Amino acid sequence: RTKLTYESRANLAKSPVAKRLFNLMATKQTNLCLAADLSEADAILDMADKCGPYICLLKTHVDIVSDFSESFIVNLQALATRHNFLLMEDRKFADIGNTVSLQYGQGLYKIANWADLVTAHTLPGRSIVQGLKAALGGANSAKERGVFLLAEMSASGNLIDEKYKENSNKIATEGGDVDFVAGVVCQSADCFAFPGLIQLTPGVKIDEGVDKLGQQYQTPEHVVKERGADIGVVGRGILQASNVEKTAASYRDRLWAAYQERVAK
Ligand code: UP6
Repeated sequence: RTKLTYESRANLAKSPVAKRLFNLMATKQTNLCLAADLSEADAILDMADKCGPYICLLKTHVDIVSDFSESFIVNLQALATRHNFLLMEDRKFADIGNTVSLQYGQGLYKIANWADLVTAHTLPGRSIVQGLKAALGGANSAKERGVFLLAEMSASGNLIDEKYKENSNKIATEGGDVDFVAGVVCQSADCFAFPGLIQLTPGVKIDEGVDKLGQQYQTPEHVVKERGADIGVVGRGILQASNVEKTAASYRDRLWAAYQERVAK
């Protein structure tokens, strides 16, 4: 799968939103996702505007935004349209189907209304995918939505083992709900083989290393060429830079060059 181009993989994708994202990556020539982990709405919008030209995906954690409002979402969607990137709410759902259905569609954030993509743990089994799909009735039924399932984590000492990884792959690739699974959040290429899924890999920084709370970083080249990442997620590597635009451009260039080398081999 890692030798195939994003264009060719778009044709294999079962999820319409994965197809759209693969094509967006290929035409915009970027495989960078910005993790906009900031707690003020205006700061996120400013970051989205500055980094917009260089990213295929902007990842949020809406529950850390202290001044969340509907207008924040309207503005974020306008930036996504202007700069041509998709929105992912990294909610990491992990409950029974009925509860995740409510968490996805209801509450303050109404995630299903605006996020093209969300993330979910596979811990509850395949009912988590069914629960998410169940929230998509009514006004949201016509919208293209999808989930990335977590099969590995970048945190040191996390509890995921080989069996869990294998079973996560089965949920992502087998059964009647695979059209809703756009990809897998993981750290290595062996998590899944199906080329129609997108590998999203967080824990990316030009300076490798760790933070004080268990996060482990690898370089853009390493995650793409050695670990099979299709999209590299960068948060603090960009957010804390003195020149955000230049840094985002440089992450985009390095991730994209690594992808080009990978598929050329
Ligand atoms: N993230 C990880 N590791 C995982 C899954 N998700 O770091 O295994 C998410 C975090 C954060 C981003 O929730 O939003 O990716 C990484 O941010 P950073 O680059 O600032 O460490």
